[in-house]
Amino acid sequence: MKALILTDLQNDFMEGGALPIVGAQQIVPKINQLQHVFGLIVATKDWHPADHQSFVDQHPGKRVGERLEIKGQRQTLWPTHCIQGSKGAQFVSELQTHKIARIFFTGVDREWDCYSGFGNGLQTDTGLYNYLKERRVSHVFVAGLATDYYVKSTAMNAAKLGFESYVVADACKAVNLFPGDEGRAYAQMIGAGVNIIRSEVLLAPSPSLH
Ligand code: VGL
Ligand code: ZN
Repeated sequence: MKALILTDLQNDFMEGGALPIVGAQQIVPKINQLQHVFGLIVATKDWHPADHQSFVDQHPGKRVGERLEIKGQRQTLWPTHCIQGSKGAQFVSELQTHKIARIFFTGVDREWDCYSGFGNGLQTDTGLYNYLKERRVSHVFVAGLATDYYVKSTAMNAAKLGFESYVVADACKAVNLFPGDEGRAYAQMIGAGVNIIRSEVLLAPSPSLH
């Protein structure tokens, strides 16, 4: 069984949002197309309390992109984004949502950022692993935002947890807080056994895939 994991396709990551990612809007139609070829689709939402400690506004004098030690972890500071229940945290309106079977929420712990749909650190388990296992999922395909954070950690965790893990590269966009972040993210993913593919492979499967 194959599952598609859609990560953080929320208003705040779109152009005009609080933490805009260049080109984020452009991947939405492609993601809608991809949904046609999957029997199981789940999604994640970045879902922060208003005083989340990854927000630069919580640390006067600090700048976006700086790292702070919080709970013994170096954590990156971001503009305030994806506050629970806000418009910015809603799915972008162009995203088709009727096939999304379950939404997993992360970044909910005030003192802990979480860039993986499976959870990490203090938010150790979102329930995604058991959800996929119960449905006999063997292959996961990750698409969405952001390549260098959430997509990377989710795909790498999936590989580590024993899934065949794929990232649909043309259906993802990177933040690129620092030049080269996207390339480094792909190198890390490949090093961790993640397969990098393009959506064409899924939309028009060649006979050799069967
Ligand atoms: C993300 C930065 C902050 C992501 C979430 O979804 O990749 N990036 N919060
Ligand atoms: Zn966040």
